[in-house]
Amino acid sequence: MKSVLSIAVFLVSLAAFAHDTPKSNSQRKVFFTEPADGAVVTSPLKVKFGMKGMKLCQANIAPKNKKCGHHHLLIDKGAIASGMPIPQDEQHLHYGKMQEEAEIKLPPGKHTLTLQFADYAHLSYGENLSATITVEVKDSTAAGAAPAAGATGSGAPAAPGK
Ligand SMILES: [Cu+2]
Repeated sequence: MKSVLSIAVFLVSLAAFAHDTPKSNSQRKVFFTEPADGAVVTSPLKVKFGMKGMKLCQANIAPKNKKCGHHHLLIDKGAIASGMPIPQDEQHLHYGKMQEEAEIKLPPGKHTLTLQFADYAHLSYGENLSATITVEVKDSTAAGAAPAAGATGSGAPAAPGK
């Protein structure tokens, strides 16, 4: 009886110890600071990139700091698996000059924007270093061009001459 109890105590303390492992990657992340998720916007729109626990470095130059990279904006595409190269096309925009914001054009309607961080060689850091929001782009043709002013006609000719 006594030994059963002490084994139980031992197991409990072991479990507590096992839980104590630190080492979480939750300190590293990327996120949109603008626009907000679900925002209704007009095109072109400004997009701002935020980041924590990583550093920016230029594309195509092997860095000393391995925890660096550059932002990518994926339009209507999901995050890219860790270690996979990020395509270069109009739905995968690279910001290899360490840009922290961009202005993009989008057609009207709902769109998904994914911010994906990747290393200098454009290899993805995976879903943990990505963020996805949706935006709704309003049709901007409703800008109401004011009609040309003045149907004044009459063009009074010739000052009364002398
Ligand atoms: Cu890239």
